[in-house]
Amino acid sequence: GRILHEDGIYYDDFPKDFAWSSATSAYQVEGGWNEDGKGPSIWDTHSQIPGRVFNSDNGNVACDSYHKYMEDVKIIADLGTKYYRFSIAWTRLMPDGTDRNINEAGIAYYNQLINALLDKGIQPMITLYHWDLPQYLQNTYGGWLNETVTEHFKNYAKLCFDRFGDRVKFWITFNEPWIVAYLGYGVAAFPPGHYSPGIDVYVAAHNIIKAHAKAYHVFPRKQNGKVGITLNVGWSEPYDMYNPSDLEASDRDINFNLGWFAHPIYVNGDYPEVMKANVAEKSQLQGRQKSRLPEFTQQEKEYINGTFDFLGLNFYTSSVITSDKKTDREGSYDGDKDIKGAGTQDWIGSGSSWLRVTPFGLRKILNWLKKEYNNVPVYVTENGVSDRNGTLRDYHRIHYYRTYINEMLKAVRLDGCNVKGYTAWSLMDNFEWGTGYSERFGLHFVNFSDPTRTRVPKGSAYWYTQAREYGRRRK
Ligand code: GBH
Repeated sequence: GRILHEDGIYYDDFPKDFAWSSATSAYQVEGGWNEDGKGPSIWDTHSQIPGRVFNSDNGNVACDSYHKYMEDVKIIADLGTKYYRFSIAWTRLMPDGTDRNINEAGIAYYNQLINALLDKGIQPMITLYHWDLPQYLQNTYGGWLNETVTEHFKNYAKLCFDRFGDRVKFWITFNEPWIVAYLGYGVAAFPPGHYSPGIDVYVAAHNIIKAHAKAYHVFPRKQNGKVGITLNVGWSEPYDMYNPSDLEASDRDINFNLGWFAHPIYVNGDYPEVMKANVAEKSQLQGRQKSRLPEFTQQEKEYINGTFDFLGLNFYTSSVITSDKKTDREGSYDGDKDIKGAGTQDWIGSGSSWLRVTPFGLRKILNWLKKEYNNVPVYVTENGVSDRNGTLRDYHRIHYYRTYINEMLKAVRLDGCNVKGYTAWSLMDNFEWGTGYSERFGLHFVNFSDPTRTRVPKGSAYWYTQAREYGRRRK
């Protein structure tokens, strides 16, 4: 009855201080890719190469938020949410990723954005790393394969805390390290495109976890802010819920995807047991002396364990999976999981091949996190859906948001999950990585062939505001 209603979200049935937000990331919206002293990142380089991105699109201009940030602040204020999540381009502050050269023009840009948000009563949620590694660190060290880069990341994080931390109280170290490691070093579809599906995919993740911990430890506690990491995961639905091996496969899949990063940080400084066991066993069968999964020293475990104030969750979709013993000769992250896909039911699709509408999965994954990580405070830092036509009458997006948010509400009110906030991806249509401008996730429409890049609210933007207003008025 009261909590679950088809027509709106009962905003005031969420906790009073529930943090409603919307999000973007630097490379996806800023443009200004070489302005005012900014250095190149691996995404700048990647997307200049014709054919790497769909339609050879790139983020050189994107939504032009580097110049139009005041318009962004206005549409965020119109949404009425009290938070906004964006990321800092490391190369704007440190053009080559090191502290040899601090670019004050880049710092000034983020100061203006932060101050304009605060003027309107909007709290910034800042991501330090949303995939745009300084190209110099890639060239010089081989990117995340080299532990030296974790020191540079620490220095970058410290610079951000020192310069912005007086006003910014919510920090995300990494956005979706799974994507960085798996798509950058496993599949190699994303930069740096280093193909090593069974070895370096694990090395990259290993160093990112260390880099996260360093940033956490360098945070000045007297600033009274929160620091966490944002992990992406789908819900892995067991093909046959009465088959114990499918239930185990579901659990194993989530551990390989999210637990890979979460278990060290939120449980005990080390990888999930099932991951250690699987990779070790397969490595041995493949005739190796050592597991392909790197090990943390005892000291490192203690250093990594507990480096969080919250868990950020990016959740979009689900898949159906079953158990499948893999026996590949070389060894790969995919093979190490011992699972395979088992269809997609008749779940409704979207503008993205990988994204199907599965609201129930959000409630299930929130319960999984509650159980595994001692009911850690969770912020949903991304959730949303794409289309390809960018229609303003986006009833499908309203349906998506309504159903997912209501499942989240069930997790909060009926299941006792400790969810503190929710973030819509995205504030506006933007550069959708490998698929360029062809997939649109925005609450606002952006015309990418119009030099003014005017932002136009879609139906979902009005809905996101009004559904919450409706709840407030209900009393
Ligand atoms: C998030 O990633 C990102 O944080 C955000 O920047 C992005 O815009 C948003 O979601 C929407 O995608 O083409 O088959 O190789 C979510 C994870 C990463 C899933 C890219 C799809 C490409 C799959 N997404 N991935 S594929």
